[in-house]
Amino acid sequence: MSTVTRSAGPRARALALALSLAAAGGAAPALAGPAGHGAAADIGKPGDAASVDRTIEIVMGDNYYEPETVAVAPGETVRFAIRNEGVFVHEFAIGTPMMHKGHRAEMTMMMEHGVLEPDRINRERMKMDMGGGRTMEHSSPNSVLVEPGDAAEVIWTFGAAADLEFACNVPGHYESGMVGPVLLRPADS
Ligand SMILES: [Cu+2]
Repeated sequence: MSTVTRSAGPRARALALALSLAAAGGAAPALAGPAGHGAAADIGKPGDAASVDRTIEIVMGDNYYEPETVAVAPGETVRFAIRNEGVFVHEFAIGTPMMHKGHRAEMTMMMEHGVLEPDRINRERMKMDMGGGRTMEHSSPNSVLVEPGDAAEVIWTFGAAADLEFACNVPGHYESGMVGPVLLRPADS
């Protein structure tokens, strides 16, 4: 288990802002579209429950996913039905390696502030005002945090091409292997 003891500061405010933006706008800015220059990553977008093509069941344990990979077609809308059978809180998040890296910094901050505990989500603290009405709500359509024994779902419509992974960004989990590739099939297969 990892113990994180960094002190809070400007990063706390930055995190609160990032999280409140995510909560207010639905998709976090980082998810809204192609990031960076040149090769644009088409990561897809939040899916509509009415247009789900397929359900993929995901079991989360300590610290792994079953299955270890998923394969999707461009444009496909997938409902991920996620169960946490471990004893720790786990996340199922879809994103590029860079997006996960950014989200891990946020999750580290959530743990430092006691919003995220190893085996539970402190929902009281999550609602705590971090200043200016900002909170540490974990709210983004590409990600869900699941307590032990609970289930949740993420519905996602995949894009044409992106280096996507599903991953758990609870501190220490990604590093211990809680990450798998989203394999994009060619559109005409
Ligand atoms: Cu995890």
